Order: sequence, then structure tokens, then C-alpha cells
Amino acid sequence: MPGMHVVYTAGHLAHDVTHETYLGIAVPANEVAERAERIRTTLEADGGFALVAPTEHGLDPILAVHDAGLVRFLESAWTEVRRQEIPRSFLVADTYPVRAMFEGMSAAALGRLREPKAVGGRVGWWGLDSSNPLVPGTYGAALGAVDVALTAADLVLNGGAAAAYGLCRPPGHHAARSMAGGYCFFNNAAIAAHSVASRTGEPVAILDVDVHHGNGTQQIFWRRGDVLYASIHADPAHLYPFFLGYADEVGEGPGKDANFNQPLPAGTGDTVYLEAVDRALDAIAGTSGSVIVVSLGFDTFAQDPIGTLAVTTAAYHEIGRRVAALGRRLVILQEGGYHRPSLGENARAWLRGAEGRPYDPQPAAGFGPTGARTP
Ligand code: OKP
Ligand code: ZN
Repeated sequence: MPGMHVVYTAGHLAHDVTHETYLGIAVPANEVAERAERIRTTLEADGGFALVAPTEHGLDPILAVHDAGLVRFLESAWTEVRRQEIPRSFLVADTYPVRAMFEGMSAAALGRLREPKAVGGRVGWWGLDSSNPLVPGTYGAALGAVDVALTAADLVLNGGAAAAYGLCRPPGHHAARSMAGGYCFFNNAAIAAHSVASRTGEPVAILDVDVHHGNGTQQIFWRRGDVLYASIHADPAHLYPFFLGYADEVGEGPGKDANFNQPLPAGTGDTVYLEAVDRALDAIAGTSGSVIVVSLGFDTFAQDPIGTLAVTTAAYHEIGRRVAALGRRLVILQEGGYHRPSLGENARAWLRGAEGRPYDPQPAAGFGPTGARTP
């Protein structure tokens, strides 16, 4: 009997990035289509999940969270690259409106800053970093990822499901109200959380277990008391996104104390990580909503090429189990995870844990259940 729904669309394949830049040079991309395909095929092979296509939700739920200018930029960027005859297969910024550029200017002068006309300036205006390649299929794929997230939310809100998993790609948690970045374009989890909050009238909790701090999600809900953002991530003093994610960022105004960051040192393993999960779940248990949106990343995995923590596949099963044990409905959305051989198994372990199914490790493409390379 098929259990949890897995919302998936092949639309992500159009975001077919091959390279990103790393400290100024082109390197093979980390955030590639193979990631989502590995997860999909492993969950299909499990036999216990039901794949469904997303339904279209249009732009309104996106515009409820993001600046219309960001949406316009992403929609038009590639046409502009072509019109300006820029000889590149992907667009990344090289000039950003960094805060020190405006030091000493008054609020009035800052208010007169404007989006430039040239697409090379626009991509910096709307962007966080140069590791975020935009290709012709990016906008459509990003819309598809939002539909995946909102369809997972629908299954939980209207479909009576205790949990649903949205295989979002591209990921979302670095995208702020007016900014793309970190392989993210629209903030799938924030859009889903806002939609759940407005449809239920209840508070919503977001649990972010990607190895990177979800600076975009934090920014979007910074002043909101009805959305708790709880994130566990590698210390930003040493890992992207570097400038946010510290423990003293607790929210402001009505959002004060509705932002809970737990930065962890490099090398953190299962025991210490699980203690952080318990603290996040305690904070969530103190809120009154019935839905948790999970920003699920597997870049906490020991073998992840860009992460610095050391979580194992067995721990993913246990984390899924503990999150579900709160008894709330779960909208589980994929964020990062870049060790491709283990991604499918890690997702399978987490989701089986969340469903109360046993941990049933299968060797994944040369990697054993602990993530260690098999001889
Ligand atoms: C996205 B998600 C390596 C630099 C990496 C971007 C990391 C984005 C992670 N060339 N910078 O949180 O998994
Ligand atoms: Zn990440």
C-alpha cells in the first residue's frame, strides 16, 4: 500500500546548470538535476511512496512572499542576456550593491537607489552571490519547485495526509523577499509556510535542517510572530552564507524570539546534532500550530562535498522519527544535499522515519548505510 506522497515534476530538468563559479572560476556545479533524479528513483524503488505531479498555483502565492521586481527579473533575465548578446551559457553577477558602498547615505538617498538597466547589473541587484547560475530554463523550473511545495501543502491541508514530501529543485531557503542566491530563486518553504498560515489562520513552524543557514527564510519571517523559524546549521563564521545564521539573531518586533538559530561547529556528529534537533522540537512544541514545514537538506552528511558536519543515514531516520513524534502535520520540502550517491538513501531513511517505518538500509551506489565508502 503506497504511503507518503512524493510531489515531483520533471520540470526541474530545464534548470540544467553545468557550472557554478567558486572564488571567481568556473567549476562543475553542485546543484544539478541528478540530485533530484537520484532521490526520485530511490523513493520509487522503495515501493512505499506514491509519486504525484504538482498542480499549478500561479504567481499569487509567490508575490505574497517575494518582491514583484525579483519575479520580473527572473522572468525576463534570459531574454535580456540574449538581447544584449552576452556570450555566456549561464548568467552570474560580478557586481553587487554591498552595504559599504552606501555607508553614510541618508534613508532618503538610499530610497533613490534603483535597479540598473543592464542585465549584468540587475543580476547583482537581485542576487546574493556568484554561485547561483541562471540558465534559460531556470525561471520555469523555479516556478515548478514552488508548485511542488504548494502541492505538498495542499495534500496536508486538504488531502488529509499526515505528511507529504515535495522534491523541490531548485532549492529555496537562501532566497529572501527581494533576493535570489545560494542555488535558490524562490523560497519554496517560505511560500508554503505563508500559504499554510494564511489558509489555516494558525501559527506555522519551519524546521530547517539543511547544513546552511536559511538566511532567506529568516529574512522573510524576521518580524513575524506567527511563523517560528528554527534552523540547525554549520556555524556561518566558517560556512556560507557567512553573514547571517548566528545565535543572537532572534527576530524583531512581533517576530522577536520567533527566530531560533543553532550554529554548530564543523565536524559535529549524530549525538550533538540530535540534541540540537531536540531543542528545535522543544521550541516548536511551544507554539500552537498544527503544521511544520521542514526545509530538508542532506548536506549535513559526512561525505557532502560542501558541508562540514558529519551526520549519518541512520541519524536521518531518527530525525524523521523524532520530528513526526511531535504529532503535527508535516510539509517536508527538499533543500540541499550534494553527495549524489547517498542522496536517495538519505531521503528514503528520513521519510521512512517520519512515517514510522523501520530503518531498512540499502547499499547506495558504493556507499554503505552509515555513508562510509564500502570496500
Ligand atoms: C544551498 B543550500 C561553492 C560555493 C557554495 C553556495 C552554497 C549554497 C547552498 N562553490 N555557495 O543551502 O544547500
Ligand atoms: Zn545547504
